[in-house]
Amino acid sequence: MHLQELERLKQEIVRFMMMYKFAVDELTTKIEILKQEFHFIHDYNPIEHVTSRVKSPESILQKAMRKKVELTLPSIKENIRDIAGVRIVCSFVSDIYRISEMLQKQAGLHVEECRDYITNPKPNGYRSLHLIVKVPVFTSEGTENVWAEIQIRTIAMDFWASLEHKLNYKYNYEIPQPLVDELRTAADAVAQLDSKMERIRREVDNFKANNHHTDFELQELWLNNQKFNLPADFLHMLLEANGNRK
Ligand code: 0O2
Repeated sequence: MHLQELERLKQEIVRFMMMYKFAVDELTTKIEILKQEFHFIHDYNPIEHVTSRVKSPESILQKAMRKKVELTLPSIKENIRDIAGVRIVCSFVSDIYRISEMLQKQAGLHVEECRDYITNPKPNGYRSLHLIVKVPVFTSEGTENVWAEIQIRTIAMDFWASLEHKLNYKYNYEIPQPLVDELRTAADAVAQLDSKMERIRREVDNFKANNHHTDFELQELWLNNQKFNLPADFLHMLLEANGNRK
């Protein structure tokens, strides 16, 4: 192969990988905005943390071979849909569905498929909600729609999945049966913990709904982790102006 041709191929691969990096950047920005918007409006943060990654070329190749995908860039682009990946970790299961709904309503994000491994866990016990999305990436050469995967899970699901992932790596995807069984039991315990936490959360919400905010709380406003105080006079002025308009 000519040196020039190799150089051209390398450029093509760099561009290929770059598009996924941009897709991840677009997604994380969208998610950060959702998170802050939710926090302002509901005074509650449903997202614990967000991580992201672009699959390594080695891992892309392994997956393409495993899925018997033709080894060309267009074919890999179309068939390996989790090269760009974002993971959203929440505290509660209901938050997962809430975030999923919010993402599905987002303009400029096309949700192609929703894989609900919470309602239907994988046989090994894996639970998470996966959204397979198309993200428009804007470059000087035009817009390209890039496949990406958003995984949404609770802290407990994430704990289980990262341990299982480590064990798979350690045992080269052949985890001994006794450990497989223990992981399965642990996955059931995780599911139970998640539903217990959800119940407690509902009770706290009910308590809050029945106990009105104090004037003091109503005067607080949080923006980007910074607290502002709304002067009582200002609030009253706005209330009056609102009343006059009706
Ligand atoms: P990595 O290292 O995280 O990138 P399909 O499209 O149906 O042929 P695919 O692509 O495996 O199959 O889709 P799926 O089931 O949605 O899984 C995509 C990703 O979800 C995986 O990517 C994992 O990150 C995660 N995942 C799925 N199943 C499991 C599981 O049993 N255990 C753990 N720990 N994670 C899981 P990769 O490329 O497999 O791995």
